[in-house]
Amino acid sequence: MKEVCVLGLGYVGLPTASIIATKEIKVHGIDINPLVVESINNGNIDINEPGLKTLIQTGINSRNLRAYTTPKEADVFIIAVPTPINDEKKADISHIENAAESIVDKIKSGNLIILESTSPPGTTKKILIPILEKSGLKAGEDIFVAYCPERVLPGNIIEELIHNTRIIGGINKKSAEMAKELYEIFVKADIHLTDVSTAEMVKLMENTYRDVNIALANELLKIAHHSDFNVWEVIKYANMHPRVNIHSPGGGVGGHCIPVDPWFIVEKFPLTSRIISQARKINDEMPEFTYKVLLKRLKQNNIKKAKISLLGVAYKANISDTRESPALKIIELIKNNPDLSLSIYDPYVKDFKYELSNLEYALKDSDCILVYTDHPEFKNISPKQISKLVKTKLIIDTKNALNAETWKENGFKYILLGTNKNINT
Ligand code: SAJ
Repeated sequence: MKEVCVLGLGYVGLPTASIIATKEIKVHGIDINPLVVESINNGNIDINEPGLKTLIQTGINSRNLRAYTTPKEADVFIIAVPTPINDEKKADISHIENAAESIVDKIKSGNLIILESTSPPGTTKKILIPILEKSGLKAGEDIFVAYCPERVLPGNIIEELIHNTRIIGGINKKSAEMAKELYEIFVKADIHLTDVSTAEMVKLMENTYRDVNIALANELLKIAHHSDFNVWEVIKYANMHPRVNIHSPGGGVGGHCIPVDPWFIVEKFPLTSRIISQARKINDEMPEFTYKVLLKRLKQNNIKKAKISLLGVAYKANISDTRESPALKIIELIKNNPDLSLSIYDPYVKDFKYELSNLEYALKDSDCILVYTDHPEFKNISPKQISKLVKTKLIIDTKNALNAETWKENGFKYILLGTNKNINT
């Protein structure tokens, strides 16, 4: 294999391009954003991912990796562009269509085209192939096509790119085997071959499984507010059963995958996908549920005008990514309430839609601290020191992120979401 062209230099395409470039293969990285292209060629990136910058710089310095705004001819094309959802919860596959169109006049007989983007069922056969065949080349005979979903976890991408099992769906045996030859170059795990429709559904079901399981935990959390059990302890002890793995509840589900991908199944099979669509709704309702808990607690403490200190806006712990973060929804609700003011602190996030404060300013004169992301750094906050800053010693923890006892010892009313017994404390 001589040359690979990767279309889309985001969270998946860029690490993939960089890692292939370390294997003595010429990689052309393509992105429609000239600023992204320029910064990659200068060895800089906006994506905050362990090990990625070094990998890119190695690729650029070795001249095996170079970014461009338009595709170049190659032996293998990998499409790794985003597939977001629109306001009607329908997949927007325009980036896949545009990427495919952009290589129609670049592909040659014998080329392999791989789709990695998470896609609605049928995308490879019904959308990708008809566009590629505009070249006059027949899929399965002249050109080869495979669907190989990315499955890497933001925050641990490089490690998972190498060590996660890969599933490859080929439109025929030869396509799947050609794709295997490429992935074998950098994947140190099993590679399984199947058909494209199965591979598309594998990817969607992985994230859907997680979403449904989180929804189950969130439903249990809501039930806890009508009873006197502690949801966190119920889950901890239930998970000691060898065949139980309930996920963690919280203020909602974020990121660009889990809250998006299940809708791709619902869109195609609306009448049959009942659990899947219900789970999506349950998880989407969590910021509003949390907001109601917040209002209730303020009322119980006779606080009419309140300054809320929101800790954590990244969609999950240890990362700076705020895409689809559930915190965005609760921020809107708080901002639309004239009796509430808001300050926001997140040790990881630098660029955000709303103004960010440092920790001290965020907590100054606070009436309620609202912990929304379980960043480990929040455990280092000293309730003793905070006592001098805040106006009211009230804290709501949506993620079981802090040590309750230390806060209580320092006179705080510590409310852990999903533990109703705190109502009277
Ligand atoms: N979350 C919970 N409770 C849990 C686990 C997660 O509320 O028990 C929330 C998180 O706080 C976050 C959201 O879910 O808001 C998503 O986080 P995540 O860690 O579950 O997943 P992502 O979106 O960072 O990455 C997922 C991964 N999929 C699976 O683990 C099945 C990753 O492997 C995929 O490659 C990625 O989606 C993707 O690109 O599709």
